[in-house]
Amino acid sequence: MNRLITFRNKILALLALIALTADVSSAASKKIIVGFSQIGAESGWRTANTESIKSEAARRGVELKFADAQQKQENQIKALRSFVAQGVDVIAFSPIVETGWEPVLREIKKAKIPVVLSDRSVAVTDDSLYVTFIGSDFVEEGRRAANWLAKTSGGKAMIAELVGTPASAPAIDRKKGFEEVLAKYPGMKIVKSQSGDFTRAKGKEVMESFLKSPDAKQITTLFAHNDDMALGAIQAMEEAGVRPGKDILIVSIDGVRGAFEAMAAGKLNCTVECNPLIGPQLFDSVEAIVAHKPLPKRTVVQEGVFEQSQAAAELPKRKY
Ligand code: GYE
Repeated sequence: MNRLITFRNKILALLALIALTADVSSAASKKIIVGFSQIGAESGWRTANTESIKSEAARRGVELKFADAQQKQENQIKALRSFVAQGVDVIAFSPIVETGWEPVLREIKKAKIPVVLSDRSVAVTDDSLYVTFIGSDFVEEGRRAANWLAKTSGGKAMIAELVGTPASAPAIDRKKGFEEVLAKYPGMKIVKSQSGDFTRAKGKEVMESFLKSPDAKQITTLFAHNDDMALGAIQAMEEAGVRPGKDILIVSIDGVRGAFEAMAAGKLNCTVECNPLIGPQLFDSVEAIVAHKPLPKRTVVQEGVFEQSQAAAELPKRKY
């Protein structure tokens, strides 16, 4: 009887072991499923960012559920909820604006799905609502644009500003960094400021209205929160008989190919780099989360500043 029980226990232990190893190996080979909510396709930067995320997921064999929110926070919230319903392993998203995320992030936390913030951050009081944020230092980008301008203009500039999407982290932070430096130069002033929503079409439209205003002549400089708006504004200037890059100095942010082409053509003076190719860092984080490895709360993307004189040499090296 006793021997029979020991034998039975041995069999049970063996079965348990088989079940456990089967489970472990299936977990190791199981495809990671990531839900990603993208803002839209408003700029060259965004297109490059989407491409980087999609191609990196494919390269690593990650199953990517990709949703395009077409510039609407409500669409992003819907997408996040649908990722919860589908039970994805990790949720990542690029929040269009900073605020209004707490309720949906709490729902995701309740469902025990880890969240990675990509490119833009959120304003929440409880930072346990996301695991990590991978993105650029937008305040520093604003400072870099202003420092370049201070150096180039000798501290004298009447500035028209094309602001990014209202209430978005890059619009808020780039303005903040830019104005922080401006405060040190009494000869540099923002005389016009309006949102061009990070798009070329809106950038052109707003620049047209700036140029039509009675005091348009005082504008010596354009600061655009992204290259696409600057490229739209360049068109507006040319149509109005103003020479972009000469009559009006232009500094913008992103460093997309179109900006380098405009610099090489003498129409844009400076672009401050903001690197959209964050796919590899994003999926490094996703894999670390799935493997229960610790992650820093914040990963800053490295980037530089490029002037007109560097454009021709840099152009062939640009990846976006
Ligand atoms: O600068 C702009 C895009 O969030 C950093 O969004 C990104 C910004 C980028 O539309 O071109």
